[in-house]
Amino acid sequence: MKLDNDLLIKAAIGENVERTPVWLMRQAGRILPEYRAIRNSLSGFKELVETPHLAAEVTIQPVDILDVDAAIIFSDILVVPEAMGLSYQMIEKKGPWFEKTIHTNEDVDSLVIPDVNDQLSYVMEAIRITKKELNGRVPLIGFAGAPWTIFSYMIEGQGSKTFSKAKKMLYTNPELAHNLLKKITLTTIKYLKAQISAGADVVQLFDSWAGILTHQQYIEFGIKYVNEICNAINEVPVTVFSKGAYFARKELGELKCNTIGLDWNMDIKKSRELIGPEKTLQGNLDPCVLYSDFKNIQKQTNEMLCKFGKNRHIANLGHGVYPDITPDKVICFIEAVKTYKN
Ligand code: 1CP
Repeated sequence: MKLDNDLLIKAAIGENVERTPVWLMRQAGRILPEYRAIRNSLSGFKELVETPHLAAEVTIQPVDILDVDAAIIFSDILVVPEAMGLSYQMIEKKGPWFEKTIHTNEDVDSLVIPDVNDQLSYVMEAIRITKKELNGRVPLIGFAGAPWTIFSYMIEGQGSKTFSKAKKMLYTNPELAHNLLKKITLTTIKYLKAQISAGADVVQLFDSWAGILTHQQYIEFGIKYVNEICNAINEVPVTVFSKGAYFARKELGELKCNTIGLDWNMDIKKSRELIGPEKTLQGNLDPCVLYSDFKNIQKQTNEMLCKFGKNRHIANLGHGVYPDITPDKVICFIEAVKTYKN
């Protein structure tokens, strides 16, 4: 279906745009009272993720309310480990928790490479409903966690400040680590392809814990598998967001993907030099700027847009929007991007 607003796609593939497109990571599930109303009427987060017409509804809310240039399908990166055999619970105010985690080679062997259209049919159905209801207004972004980030949850069983159990595995049993990363990679390729078949117009890999690794480790255990995924996905533009991996920007620039996400610590000019002219850059306003007043949000956004230049940029924050940011501040950021004059 033809898109009415294809700014994000044009920017991703390097075409000239009349203005910079804008969306926010985590725009769907954190800040809108309209989201909380639906979420609070249910038993929990998982019910929302697994109920396609409601997942579609909260996916579209930011398009209606915030007027962003893209929707991102409401789901979570943790549906992948679950489909492979490790089910999770989302514990209120604490976050994800996996009862079983990976310790031994036998544990890795017991994981399956799932039939994603069966095990994750609710995601595909949510994408189909969203595409129908969006009716071409804006592109729909599909996503998955990058293998290293999914690996971290499979070993740790929950969030962590240091991810030291996951890192310990890289030092003590690299063979197990590679076997597990391979399985996650194969599943992720199938999963992203299924999302694209269901209607995703762009896909993004979230490598949220990339910055925990050393440069050498990120090349060996992170980028290696991100690269395999990029090589396998040729159908739609691909974005890679490796949070904290400032040290690997040169290698990220060599991936066969369209867009590289920058966090707020990555200097824009230096990133362009390291990544090269062939990639679109996405980001990278400090999410905490949205705590400041409207005037400062406009000022900081303008400064950011000036540094990126008009083409090959998708405006976003440097990580997900924080839950206690008020929607009026988010709208101020979006409006600042839309009214900016190069
Ligand atoms: O927020 C949205 O726009 C909706 C879609 C979305 C996305 C893109 C959710 C819903 N999760 C994600 C990605 C995701 N999930 C990432 C990568 C992006 C990032 O770095 O922010 C990660 C690391 C997760 C894992 C996860 N899921 C955590 C973090 C745990 C930790 O280690 O600190 C948490 C708390 C969740 C729960 C979750 N996922 C999404 C929502 C709305 C929630 C909150 C659950 C609730 O409503 O109770």
